[in-house]
Amino acid sequence: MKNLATYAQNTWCPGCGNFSILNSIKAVLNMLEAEGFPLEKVVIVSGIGCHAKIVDYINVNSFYSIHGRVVPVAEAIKLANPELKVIGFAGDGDAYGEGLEHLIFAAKRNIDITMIIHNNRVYGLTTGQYTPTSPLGFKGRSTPQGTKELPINPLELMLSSGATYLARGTSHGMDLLKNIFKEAVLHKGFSLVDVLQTCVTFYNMYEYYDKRVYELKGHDAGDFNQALNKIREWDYNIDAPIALGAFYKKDAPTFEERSLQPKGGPADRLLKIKDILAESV
Ligand SMILES: Cc1ncc(C[n+]2csc(CCOP(=O)(O)OP(=O)(O)O)c2C)c(N)n1
Ligand code: SF4
Ligand SMILES: [Mg+2]
Repeated sequence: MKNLATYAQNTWCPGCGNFSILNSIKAVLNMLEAEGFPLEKVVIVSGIGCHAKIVDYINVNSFYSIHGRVVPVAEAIKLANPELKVIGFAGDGDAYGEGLEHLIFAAKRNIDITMIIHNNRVYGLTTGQYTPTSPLGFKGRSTPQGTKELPINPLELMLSSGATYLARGTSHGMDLLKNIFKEAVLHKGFSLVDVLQTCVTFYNMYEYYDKRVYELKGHDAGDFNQALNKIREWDYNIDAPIALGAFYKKDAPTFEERSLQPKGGPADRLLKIKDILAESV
């Protein structure tokens, strides 16, 4: 296995759930390469937050974007060169707060990108404010008396928006993470994996998750209603079992298939990009 390490020093807190995401995606990139997909054709994109540093730690093409804008950057890269595999990494604040509208429209379009959400249910980098997935009553830096609002269920929102691959994992289960990351990356269309990533410093949920998680078995991921029921079983606030695995998989035309059919293929596209660049100088 290629290490894919970079020169960057890792500054995540010891025990942070981001390490599992990092090691799982590295394993998946290695698997892709072993199966003949060149890593030169992979681009990873991140927002801003603790999660975002992941692009500094993996030696493939990357774009470190800004808070809430992972999705439009990933979409633009995919549209400019549909041969690339584009994988976005976003925080829950980043994806489900500031960048939520982008996520909904990417799902609606079924654009062929993968989003991996480091859902620690807190703003980690800015030291502990609540996010759209923090539970009711969450006490953090900006809510010392506890939040007064219910969390959203992002997978339910994504399902109703048109996403064609939806899964959930935790940072305490790397085998599952590797499987669902691989499925998501190979899926044709918009895929999203919500990772219950524990932030040991500002919201340590390891014990809570370990007691409640179970892997989906006998679940028909092709059935929208089954997916919806399983996604609703735990709504980020209630004390219920938490299903892990792929909830929904659907084969549907992608945005690129519907709209982008360059007549001359990659060579023609390169010429067009050169023209655009020449015009802009
Ligand atoms: C447009 C914009 N708004 C706010 C910020 C400040 N900011 C930086 S990171 C962050 C929160 C990050 O939380 P999350 O996306 O959940 O990532 P985590 O640190 O938990 O991985 C915020 C609010 C910013 N950098 N840019
Ligand atoms: S603050 Fe939380 S999310 Fe950020 S590196 Fe530390 S443990 Fe991880
Ligand atoms: Mg977060």
